[in-house]
Parts: sequence; structure tokens; C-alpha cells
Amino acid sequence: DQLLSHTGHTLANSRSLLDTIEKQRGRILLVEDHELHARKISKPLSERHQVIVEKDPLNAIRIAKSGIDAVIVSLVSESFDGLRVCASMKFNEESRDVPILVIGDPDDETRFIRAYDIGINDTIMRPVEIQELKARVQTLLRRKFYSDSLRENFNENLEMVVADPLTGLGNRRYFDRTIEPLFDALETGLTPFSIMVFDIDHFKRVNDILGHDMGDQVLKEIAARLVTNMRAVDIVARYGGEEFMIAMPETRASEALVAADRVRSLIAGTPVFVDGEALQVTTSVGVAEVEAGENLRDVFKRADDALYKAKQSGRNKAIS
Ligand code: GH3
Ligand code: MG
Ligand code: MG
Ligand code: MG
Repeated sequence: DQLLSHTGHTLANSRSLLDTIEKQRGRILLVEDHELHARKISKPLSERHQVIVEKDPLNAIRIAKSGIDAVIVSLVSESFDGLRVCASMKFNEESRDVPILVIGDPDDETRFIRAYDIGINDTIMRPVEIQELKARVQTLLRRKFYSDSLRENFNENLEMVVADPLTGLGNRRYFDRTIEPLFDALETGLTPFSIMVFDIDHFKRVNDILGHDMGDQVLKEIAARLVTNMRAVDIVARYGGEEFMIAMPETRASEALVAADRVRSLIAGTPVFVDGEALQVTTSVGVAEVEAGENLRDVFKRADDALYKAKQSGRNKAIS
């Protein structure tokens, strides 16, 4: 629901997004060793954009990685090979997405073709016509800003799809997606893999007595304790309302059970403070290790059965 409304919001604002992109000031790197040529190009572009002129190719390659929106490279330079500068920028992960406009002579055709091979985005001929230059630069910037905003949006949406906003943990989808490839890569019998499910005991009572908001605070605190007390390689997620799943790679059931009981006892032994009140919160844990021939659903089911036993036998217990 949150995701849908966010997408709707983005679509409604796409008009103003394009306007913003059109007005956005770019950071342009001009790689040119001829001072007069450099001035002729940087001056008109500076009316709207920030232009950095660099005549040293190594410096230019470094600057291209630092938040540049477009690069203009002169192919006809005396002190450096423009094609190699372009190649370095395009082969480097950090500058690969920065668009490059190449300036060359009309009789430079074979070098232009090589430049396009390298992955440059556009060319312009000498003598450079300023209106054409501005238009070509604007097109490169527009595309760059648009793809930047798409990527940003995508990352935001992705985060919303897999993150639980209350606890900051991954959600059920995150957990399933993350452990599926790990599970598929398992050589059962050789690499152990365990999962555990933590469920807060009598959580309904917490809500009933203290209210839903306080219940939420308890959930946050329990989530934090789970994360801080598991290893970095363990995958911790809020799987359901008051239910947390943890995957433990390369861990046998016996080891997982020890870990589960340690964390269970830690939670039970330290009161949770909500609104100045000390609250004893306990959890029950079900643990299961992947066995030969099992699929994920089977392991989940056995962990859930173990959890049920823990609840049946009085709660505040870890069982495998
Ligand atoms: P048990 O020991 O058997 O697990 O008892 P329980 O009360 O914890 O179990 P039950 O499944 O009956 O109730 C779970 C409760 O968790 C019910 C629901 O209101 C509460 N809950 C689920 N999600 C949230 C949430 O996001 N915030 C709050 N405050 N409560 C939640
Ligand atoms: Mg539950
Ligand atoms: Mg329950
Ligand atoms: Mg519960």
C-alpha cells in the first residue's frame, strides 16, 4: 500500500521531475590542453553549469570519478591521447556512467569510430558551433540526470519492498529472497544450515495492557537485541507481526540451539524499558537444521513445530 502510493506520488510528479532535470546545474569536466580552445568551450557552458578544465589526463580520469555529470574530451590534443582518456573513464566502474562528448576534426573519422567502440556517447566537430555544443551537452545531462533519478527511485522502492519500517530489519520477502540462493547452493550433509524462529510470548497481553504503541516499542527493542546478539553472517528478519526468523549459515542444530538459548535467556534476563516502565519480555524459539532431501518449506515447518512445542511446554524456551 505504501509502495503503491509512493509510486503514484512519483508519477504525479514526473512532469516537475522533468522540469527540475531541465534546470539542473551540471558539473562538466573539460579535458583540453589548448588554452584558447578550452576557453571557447568553457565560457558559454559556464553560463549554466560548473565547468572544470583539466589538461592533465591522469587528473582528468581521477576527477571523472568524483560526481561529474558529463565529460568533454578533445581528441586533437598535443600532450595526451584523447581516446585513451575516454577508454580509462569508460573502463572504470566509478566513471563508466558519466557521459562523454568527444571533440574532433572532421577528418578524424576512424578515431570517432574507435571512440564510439569505447563507449563514448556523442561527438562534435571543430570548429565547434556554440549552439550545437550547448544542445548536445544538454541532451547528455538530461539523460544522465534522468537515469540518476530513476536509480535513486529504484533503490528507495527496493528498500521499501524489503525493509520493515518499524524495526529496520529485513522483512519476510527479504528473508526468503536472501536465503533461497544460500539454500540452493547447500551441499546437504557437507555444509550445515540452521534456521530459528523467535516468537514473543503472550505479546497480545503487552498490547492489551500497555497499548499498541508500547507494543511497537517492545518489538523494536527485541529486534535490536536479536541483531546485536547474532553473528554478522546470520540473516535476521521480522517475518511476521511478532515473529522473527534467523538463518544461520554453516551452523548445526546443536550449535544453533545453544545460540538460540543464549539470546532467549538474554532477552528474558534484561527488562525492556518502555515509557519508564521495566517490562519482562520472554520469547520462545524453534530451531531446525536442513536435512538431506528437504526443501525450505520442510525446514520452516520443523522450526515452527519446535516453536509450538516450546510454547506448549511453558514458553521462554528454545527447542530443536
Ligand atoms: P504466544 O505466546 O502464544 O505467542 O501468545 P501471543 O499473544 O504472542 O500470540 P498471538 O499470535 O495470539 O498474538 C500475537 C499478537 O501480536 C497479536 C497482535 O496484536 C500482535 N502484533 C502483531 N503485529 C504487531 C505489531 O506490529 N505491533 C504490535 N504492537 N502488535 C503486533
Ligand atoms: Mg506469533
Ligand atoms: Mg502466537
Ligand atoms: Mg507470540
